[in-house]
Amino acid sequence: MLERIEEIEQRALKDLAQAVDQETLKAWKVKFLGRSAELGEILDGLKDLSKDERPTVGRRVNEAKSKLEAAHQKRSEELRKDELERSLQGERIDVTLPGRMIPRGRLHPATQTLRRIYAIWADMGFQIYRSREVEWDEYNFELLNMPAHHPARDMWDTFYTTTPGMLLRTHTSPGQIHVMRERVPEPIRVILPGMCYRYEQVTARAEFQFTQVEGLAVGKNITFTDLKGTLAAFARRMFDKDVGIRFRAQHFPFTEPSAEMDIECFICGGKGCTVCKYTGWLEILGCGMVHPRVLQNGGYDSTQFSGFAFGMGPERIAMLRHQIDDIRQFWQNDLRFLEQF
Ligand code: FA5
Repeated sequence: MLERIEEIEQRALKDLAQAVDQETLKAWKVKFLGRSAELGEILDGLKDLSKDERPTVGRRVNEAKSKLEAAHQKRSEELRKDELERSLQGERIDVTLPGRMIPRGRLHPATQTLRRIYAIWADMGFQIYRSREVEWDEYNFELLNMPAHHPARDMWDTFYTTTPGMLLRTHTSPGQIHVMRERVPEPIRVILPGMCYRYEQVTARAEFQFTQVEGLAVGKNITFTDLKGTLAAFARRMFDKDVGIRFRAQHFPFTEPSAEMDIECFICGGKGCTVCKYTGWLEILGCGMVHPRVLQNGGYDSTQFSGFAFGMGPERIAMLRHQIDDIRQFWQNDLRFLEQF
């Protein structure tokens, strides 16, 4: 019997040395130290042994069990250490490595220009007023002195909706009527930024969707000189304090007199280049004194009040500032273009 115990002990120790993880260790424990293990069976069979043999065999079995338990404990610790070491090696992090750069987002060039425009006008006391993009024909044309069939409507190729009289605004000027009707008889100093839509041929200088910033000042004794001085101050802050500017006569049905403002081409310094089409000047906006009929449509007494208005295109201004030669770049979302700003 003692030899059998010895043999079990040796076999168990040999098996234990081969256990490679906690799973096999668990199975080993069940096999050699569990309830129905061989040593357990021997203990159960003690009662069948002779009185002389019983204590010796009993002591020997208990000794073997203790030995195996201690060996199991030791092996288990060894394996746990090995596993920890392996996982530390596998998941090793070099904390001295430089981190991965998170690419920084940036504002769209049109937004950057718009924000600069807002800041300059805000500094001059103009509030931002938002007006709707889907308009009635009445506001986009009629109240701006362009009745139905008026030939001046041809200046704006229009996207009409299926609802009669409803269209996508072709310019931000209808906002003038909304502000006037809301503020009458208070003086007004506002800018109205937003998207405009025109059913136009898309070219390097014209999109069918673009932004405009309208400006409107209404009060007593506002003159064309105020308009010129204010726009000149804006241009010098937007571009360069020494930039040359000029006003050219133009026609808009909702302003009288009307003009367009050009700035000296800062790419060639006025000498002539492809950007200014060899004129030395670049157009940036349309403007004029608010037509008396438009003032009346807005609720103001045109014998008491006067005002000036202007409308500029921020994409065109951004093109000049950054020497971008094609307006279509703005809405193509090509990161190679956008990341330059
Ligand atoms: C107007 O839209 C007038 N409402 C401006 C105005 C307002 C005049 C108040 C008088 C008083 P115009 O069509 O010229 O005018 O457009 C004004 C500006 O919008 C242009 O100078 C240009 O910068 C921009 N713009 C016009 N059409 C396009 C287009 N298709 N793509 C990009 N920008 C455009």
